Amino acid sequence: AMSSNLPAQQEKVIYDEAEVPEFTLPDPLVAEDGAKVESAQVWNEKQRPYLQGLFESEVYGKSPAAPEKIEYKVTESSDEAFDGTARRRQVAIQLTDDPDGPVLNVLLYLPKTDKPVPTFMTLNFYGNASIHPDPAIELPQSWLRNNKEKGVEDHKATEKIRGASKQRWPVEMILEKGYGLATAYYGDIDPDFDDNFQNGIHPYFYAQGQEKPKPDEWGSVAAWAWGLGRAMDYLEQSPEIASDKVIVMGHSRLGKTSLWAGATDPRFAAVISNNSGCGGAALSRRRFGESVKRINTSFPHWFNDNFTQYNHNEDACPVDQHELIALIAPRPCLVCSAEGDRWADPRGEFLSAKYASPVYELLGVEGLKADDMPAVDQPVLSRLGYVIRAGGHDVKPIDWQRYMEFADTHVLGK
Ligand code: GTR
Repeated sequence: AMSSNLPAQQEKVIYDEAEVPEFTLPDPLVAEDGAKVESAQVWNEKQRPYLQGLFESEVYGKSPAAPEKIEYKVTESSDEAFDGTARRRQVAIQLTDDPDGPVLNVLLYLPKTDKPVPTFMTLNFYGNASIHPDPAIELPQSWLRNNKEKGVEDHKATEKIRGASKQRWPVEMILEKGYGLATAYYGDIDPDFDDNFQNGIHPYFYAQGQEKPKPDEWGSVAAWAWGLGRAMDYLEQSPEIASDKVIVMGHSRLGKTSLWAGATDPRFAAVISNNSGCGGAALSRRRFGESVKRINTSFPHWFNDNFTQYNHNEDACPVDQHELIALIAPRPCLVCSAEGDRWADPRGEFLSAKYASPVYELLGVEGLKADDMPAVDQPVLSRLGYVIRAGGHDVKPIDWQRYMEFADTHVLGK
């Protein structure tokens, strides 16, 4: 069935372990020439760049360098947010060297303290105003996916967008625990639909005469991750932020994005992926739930064009997703699944962490402290961690509690 010529959407989805094909994973600690990688030095100087290069050329695509200079404008600022308990900052970051080019609007909430604040950096799906009803948050100006219930009409935000996703963003709880929250709308970087890369950030980097990214150049996931890097450029120079304690977290397609951002930008101190699935934490070779063919068919713009070679041909791909997590080593990384989110293959996400673990150990830190998949709601919060929550594809306050427990230990050293 797996080699059928049926359109991807009509093919049977594997939801049964017995139907998962047999496969052999590439060993992250075996070099291109077959030699075993036995030291941190060889990993850092040779193997890590080699694997990152493979993910660039075969999966996400290569992104351009950052603009030469960080340019931004603080568009709003208050030390009286949430009845005077918090600070709010809104910052428009110029994404290119062109002052008339695209901007990324970052919303920051910080607890009131004189010390630099450890901060979660998390892209959002419906604009900054969707995360909290705070009327001071600027409405998103970029293209949005229509959603009447959330308050998006004709691809524009209405007042109804305010707080429309607040269940996923327990901002006050995050601040109470001493963390800041930085967020930005992913569509400011590249609107999430397939238009052959005519809108969004990509055209600003085309060579003369170029009309779309080359087969090994950045797709949308890589662009969103690159945008996280531009937010980091800003956070790095803000005295209010503990920029060595920025944790990049993302859900679903933005979980894939947070993993790629963490893998490519070592300034992120820790990485959390929530329900990231195919092209995120889940092993592609398992083909469980969403497959490479399926994702490349539904979302042709997320990955680079080379990745389509691996539709129903995952074994030919020189990397699998455990090696993406290995690129984050030795930094803390927490992989989060949900029991009901079988589309994202919880077991495949666990196995990725497990098979990335030897790289953490080679680098002299703790890997995943579980040989077998833990039970639901029994988090394994080791430096390379894994948790499967009851419930479905979502972000819940209990998830944030676990992120903060994880960060308390591995980022703050509490
Ligand atoms: C689904 C997609 C998943 C995941 C999800 C999301 O449609 O198949 O890979 O990214 O969307 O982002 O919510």
